Amino acid sequence: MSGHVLLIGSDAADVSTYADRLQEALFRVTIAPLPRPNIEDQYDCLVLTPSADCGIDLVNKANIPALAIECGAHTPRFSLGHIIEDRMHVSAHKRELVARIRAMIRRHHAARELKLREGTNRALGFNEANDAFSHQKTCYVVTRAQTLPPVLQQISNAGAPFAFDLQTPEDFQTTLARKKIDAVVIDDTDLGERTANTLLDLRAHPNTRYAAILCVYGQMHRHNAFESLELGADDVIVNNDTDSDVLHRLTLHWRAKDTNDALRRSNQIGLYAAVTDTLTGLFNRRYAMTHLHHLCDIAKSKNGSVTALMIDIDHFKQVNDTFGHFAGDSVLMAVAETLKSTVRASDLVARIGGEEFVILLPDIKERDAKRLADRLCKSVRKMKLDAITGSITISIGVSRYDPTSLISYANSDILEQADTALYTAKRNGRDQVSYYSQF
Ligand code: GH3
Ligand code: MG
Ligand code: MG
Repeated sequence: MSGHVLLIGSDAADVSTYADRLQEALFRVTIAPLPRPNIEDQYDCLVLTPSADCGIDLVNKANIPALAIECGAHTPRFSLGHIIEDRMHVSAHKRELVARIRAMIRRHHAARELKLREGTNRALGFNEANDAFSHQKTCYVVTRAQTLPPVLQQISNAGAPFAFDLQTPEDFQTTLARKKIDAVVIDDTDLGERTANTLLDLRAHPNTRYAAILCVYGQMHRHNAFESLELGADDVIVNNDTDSDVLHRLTLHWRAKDTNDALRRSNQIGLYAAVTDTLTGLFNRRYAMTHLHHLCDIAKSKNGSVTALMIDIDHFKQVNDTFGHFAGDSVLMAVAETLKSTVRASDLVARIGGEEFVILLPDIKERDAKRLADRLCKSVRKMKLDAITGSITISIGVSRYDPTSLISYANSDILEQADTALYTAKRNGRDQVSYYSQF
């Protein structure tokens, strides 16, 4: 991943050293003494070099993430917050700068992508409650020390948005095996050389793969921080960081984790939208066909069966013609609801065409399938609908795939056979069930 960095500073030699570093890491770099207003669309992030001499408000106007490189260890010029998202010391390893910029750009791309997807998902009717930061979060601190690292003690008082849970590496293995973890702080001041392996383990484990992971370093070992960032830590905290900086970093990465979780859920929504029908909420033809093949494969390997019910609303054109298309739509929704509520949760109901539905029933006895089909006809006939007068009826064609019986059909034929049976039901007067000849 690369990006376009606006490098700000007034010392030409200083700035060009940073520019070389970033270009080496394949970033596109533009150098300027000051950020200009309205640059949001041009750059992915701002980097303020130690010689940057600009007003905070100017940076703020740019409204893009900014990283400040600082000289003073104890009195940073910029505090972390809305304006400066990340800060590093001028003496940090040069790879730390690259790791931090990459992470910052990744976070912002994720946040932007999520905003876009939320808009699309809302338009599709999928709204998700946003409960981020509505309750105190548990952050596991992995250390053998008896107390929290000093830098966390300061913010562990009541009212803090994080509750810290101190665990030895062994105890944490047990916790990890049990549940998904949101945030972990690895205490490098205690674990030392084990930090790298712990980090790698956490990034590989399914319960911490997406967690916010931070490492606490002592001032002495601060220069090793880049290794942790490259091994998958989201950030490093140094033991003399201020309360507000530590809180900022924890909150930042927790939010980034929430954003990534939401993006993953949004992928699920996208997949869901691709296989469902917007009017009835049922699965669509595409999903039903894939599911049918899957069920037939299972039936074949486990000596089971698959029964298919092809369902078509009778004289539906007349419903539209008499009561209007909207009334027709409400009939489709009501029929879908009735079909869904009559079958078991493990049975699949799909709308595969305008007023055509299919139900796939794994491992149902022939007698039970017949009873169910009759019950479906009856339930639809008895539906009370506001949008129309008179009753709605359906016709059903049934076929069965049973690899153990003497008559075994190719699974791709099962819907065709159900359709043939449906045609018979229509011809015989509608509002009835018909079975494919060898059923
Ligand atoms: P049959 O008993 O033989 O099935 O007759 P039918 O009138 O139900 O069948 P036909 O195939 O002639 O008409 C189906 C109608 O379904 C025509 C079409 O306008 C209507 N239709 C298809 N999709 C929708 C939809 O999403 N909403 C509404 N309201 N009508 C739809
Ligand atoms: Mg039809
Ligand atoms: Mg019809």
